[in-house]
Amino acid sequence: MTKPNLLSGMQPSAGSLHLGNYLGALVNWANMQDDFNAYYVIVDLHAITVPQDPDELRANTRRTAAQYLAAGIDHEKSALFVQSHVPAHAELAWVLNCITGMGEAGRMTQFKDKSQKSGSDSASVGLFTYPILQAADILLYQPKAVPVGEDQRQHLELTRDLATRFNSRFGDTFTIPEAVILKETAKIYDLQNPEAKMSKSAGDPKGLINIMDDSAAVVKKIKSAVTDTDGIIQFDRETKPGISNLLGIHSAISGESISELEQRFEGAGYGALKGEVADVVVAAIEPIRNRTEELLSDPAELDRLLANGAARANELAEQTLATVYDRIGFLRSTWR
Ligand code: ATP
Ligand code: LTN
Repeated sequence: MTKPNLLSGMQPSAGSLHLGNYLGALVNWANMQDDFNAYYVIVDLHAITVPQDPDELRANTRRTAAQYLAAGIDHEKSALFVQSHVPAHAELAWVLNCITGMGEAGRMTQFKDKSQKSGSDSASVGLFTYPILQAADILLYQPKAVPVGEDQRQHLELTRDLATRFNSRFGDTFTIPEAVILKETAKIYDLQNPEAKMSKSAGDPKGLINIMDDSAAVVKKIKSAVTDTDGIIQFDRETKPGISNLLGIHSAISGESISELEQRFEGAGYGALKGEVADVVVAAIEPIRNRTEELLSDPAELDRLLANGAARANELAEQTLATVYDRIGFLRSTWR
């Protein structure tokens, strides 16, 4: 039996993934590769919707790819590729732009948030059509499943609306994809501000654990995580966000349940919990960091893996795009 398709994407917008990206998204993506024919795309076209330094963007694209491979994306099982290497993404996005209403695009909350940060007048038109490019990323691969975080729910709804609209105007072309929303329990919070999610754009780097941080830095950040003063090791997001976050991180990596951890740490001090969380985190990310460095030391081999991924992706993307072009009435090109 053929496996259903799956697609997900991530921006190459930092030099290192953080623990939230790893535990919240990547572990899941690695687990889903056996049951799905998976496509994982590093979305550089999306990254330039906000200003990027060209050399940094190139370096971050390789670094993102290396970290995904190091953390368990298997290039033989799944197609890992760079968005700008597959021309159909930009091409389908144009077609979808033309069936999206201005009002519909204007309701996207991510655009509202991000454009407010930069001031609406200086926000790019690319940022405005970002969700439509995302819809193109998805629809080209006819996926049944799209694993994303809660923040992407609205973009997935738009994708489904556009697919349904295209299908009813031009005939069945796209699979209607389902969002697989990763559970709230997989959410990791900032160590210094445990009410906010861990995020690369957060203010204080001490609250952020990067996969590429060296072990001493990781231990230091965990040991100085904000907790509370009642001295009880118990999970309660409302009243004990710091301790709950540490328990959540431990459990996500070790697989030990929160209640088992609560029992085992009953009567122990916060120092003991932090020490063990630090050990568990270091043991999980050290091999990933080492493997990432190894992959980065041979950029030609890394580029070759990405080229293979792009060739695989391109095959399906071109097929879908050709059907779309036919259906909307473009004269068939005889050279492509
Ligand atoms: P930013 O810091 O700019 O908000 P980000 O760190 O949230 O970005 P994204 O590139 O938006 O990272 O997200 C990549 C993936 O990681 C998404 O699937 C997202 O849901 C997941 N993710 C991001 N932060 C966390 C977190 N703190 N806990 C769990 N999952 C997360
Ligand atoms: N917008 C997403 C990244 C993204 C994506 C996609 C995710 C771009 N294209 C297609 C899933 C499917 C983000 O910011 N996490």
